[in-house]
Amino acid sequence: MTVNPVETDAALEEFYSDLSAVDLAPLWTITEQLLTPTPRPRAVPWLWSAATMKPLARRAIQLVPVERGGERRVLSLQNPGLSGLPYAAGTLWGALQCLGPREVAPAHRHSPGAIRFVLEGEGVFTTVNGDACDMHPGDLVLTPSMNWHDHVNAGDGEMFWFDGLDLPMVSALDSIFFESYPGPGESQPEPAEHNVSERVHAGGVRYTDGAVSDVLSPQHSKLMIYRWADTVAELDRLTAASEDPLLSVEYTDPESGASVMPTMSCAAYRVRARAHSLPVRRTGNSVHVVFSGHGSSVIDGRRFDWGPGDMFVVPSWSAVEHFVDTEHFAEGTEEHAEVFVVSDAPVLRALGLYREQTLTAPQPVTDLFSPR
Ligand code: GTQ
Ligand code: FE2
Repeated sequence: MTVNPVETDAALEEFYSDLSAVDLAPLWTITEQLLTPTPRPRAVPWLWSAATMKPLARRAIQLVPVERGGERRVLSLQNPGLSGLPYAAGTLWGALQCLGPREVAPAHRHSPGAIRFVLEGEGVFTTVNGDACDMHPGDLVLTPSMNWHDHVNAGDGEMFWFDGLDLPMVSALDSIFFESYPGPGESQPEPAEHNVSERVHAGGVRYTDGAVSDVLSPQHSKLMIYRWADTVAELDRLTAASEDPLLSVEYTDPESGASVMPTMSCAAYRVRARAHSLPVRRTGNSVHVVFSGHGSSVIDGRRFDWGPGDMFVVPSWSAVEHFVDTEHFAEGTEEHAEVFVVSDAPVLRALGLYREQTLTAPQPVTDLFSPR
């Protein structure tokens, strides 16, 4: 077959514009953008330091009351790769929330599920469907999809915690619902007994070794609070049992052994002092929240240095390794580091999309991330 190239070009251009005019797209011109050999998340590896966030959160406490409508005093992690979307990564919301003395964040419920990891302060309880859960540093609190929740600071100090939500996933599925609590007060009535879920459900297996449970459940955990002391006991047990540079436990639903939420997995890991983990790639995004210690992570060749209260994002299929070495130790000390992490792994598992690859050697470090 012979064609006149000049005529073909003009004809093709006209053809493409005719397609576009009736809302059709030719796949062959976009195949390589759509079907990439490996995931190309728009979110970039990024870090938000406590040094940057905390003064701004304190200014928010001074300037902005917590009220109906605004609902929460929350600074969301806005990944610079996502063109202004207020998301930490394509599938995950991450944020720093704070409450001043005696403040109440009003009760509401929504289809996105949330997890809270407490960073600093005392005195707040989050009431989850009538169960008041006392929050202390290092605790994980769940407010699953469509559970009523409010946060009450009954104390005289400020409190700061990390929020992780599956909001971007629920939004991508066009399934967002939101309701304000209909009661007369801003918050749910405070029950006489706090932490009921802990008394009733803390009996089963609440942690599993490694990063992601392969038990899947469409249900969320009925246990709403996981205490830091229990998490640390698990990390201590693993530290004693192996020489691995990185010890990791996933929080699990004590009834099923599944991840705490159908959409999100929560885990805590310890990086041993003077240890360096091998780089790993996983499908799915994760947000990491440093609880204690200092260390570094290399994400796709860029080094991120971190300390308590810092938050960083590892986008899907980025290679990540962690280390804690002499340069991280304060004078005369030798401290391991502990990090909380939330990911979308249960969704990837449920859909048969979960993949993991451990690389055999550390990545060459090409640059050092400097927080803005
Ligand atoms: O505390 O209920 O970071 O509804 C985003 C949405 C926190 C909350 C967030 C929320 C909340
Ligand atoms: Fe909420």
